[in-house]
Amino acid sequence: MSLRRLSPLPRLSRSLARVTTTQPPRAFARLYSSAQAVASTPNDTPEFTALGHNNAQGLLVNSNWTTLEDRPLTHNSVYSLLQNSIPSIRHRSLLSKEECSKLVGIIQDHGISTYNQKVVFPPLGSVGLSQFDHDKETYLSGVERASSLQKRFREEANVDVVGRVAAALQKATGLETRVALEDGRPYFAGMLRVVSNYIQIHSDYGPFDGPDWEIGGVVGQLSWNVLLRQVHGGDTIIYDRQWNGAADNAEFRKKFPSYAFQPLTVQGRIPKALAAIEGDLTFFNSRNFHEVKPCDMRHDTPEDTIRYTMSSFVGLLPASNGKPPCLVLWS
Ligand SMILES: O=C(O)CCC(=O)C(=O)O
Ligand SMILES: [Fe+2]
Repeated sequence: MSLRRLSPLPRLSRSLARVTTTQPPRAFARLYSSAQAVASTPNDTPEFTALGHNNAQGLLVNSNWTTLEDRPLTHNSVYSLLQNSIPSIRHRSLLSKEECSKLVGIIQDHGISTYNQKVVFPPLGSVGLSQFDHDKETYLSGVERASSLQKRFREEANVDVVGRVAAALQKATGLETRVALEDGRPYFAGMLRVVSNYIQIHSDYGPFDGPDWEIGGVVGQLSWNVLLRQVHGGDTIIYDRQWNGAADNAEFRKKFPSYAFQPLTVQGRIPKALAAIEGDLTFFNSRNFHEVKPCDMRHDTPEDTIRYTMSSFVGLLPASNGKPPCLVLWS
């Protein structure tokens, strides 16, 4: 077996010399210019060359990440994740065991829908509304109805998952954290996903998924997830490879299901295995390609193979028109 060596990389900022960027707000200079650089050079892969030369040790694999470990939720870890210099954040026990079991009881008594099966197949169960497969008016006018499950969580279990995540983010970063707004109308945030198969390799990034929406202006994007009932398996795998928009769509996107990308997209890139642990709040950079593995099937506990998570995206909106930068949430 060949040895794979991790080696330190020329920092992202070094390769930025090759691209022109507009002047960013000062505090966000690096993040902003990183986003611009990647977005403005779709045919180039500015971050690094995945595989170096074959040598006596085998293939050399580089990475943007300085660690493969989860980091706790802090100001620095959120910025590092937005800049893609770490793979993940884990905030343990956002929800207690008792809270998780109350929420699962409510879910099992609630109607479950699915994502648009023309885009996401096999069916991926959900309660909520996703920005990426709706037009603006359908999405914005459906927000209240889509919030029915969260309303029950608050009223019947006294648990406001999205509120707790927003408060934890605001406390850690000192940035205002709010639901994204489209001309003053709120987005939906806080999707319940019910995974009974798997989720294929894909990426989520507002500037590509909604260039004409408020979220099209984010300069970095994370996903957060809270697992509501322990499963065996069902890990999230995150690859150190960011979506480059149209060029990647043309080369690697599947015709069906159209949300998914071929494994070749991430060949040679370092993967991070993010374990699913009940009650934990985890974050990763959602512009990185990622997938969810199937749960292990067991003779004794067949019902364990259904994986329930609450989730939304978090984007960093830079300062504009005299307003400070802020974090926005949406699904
Ligand atoms: O369920 C997960 O762990 C990740 C799901 C996902 O694709 C996301 O949160 O963007
Ligand atoms: Fe995703």
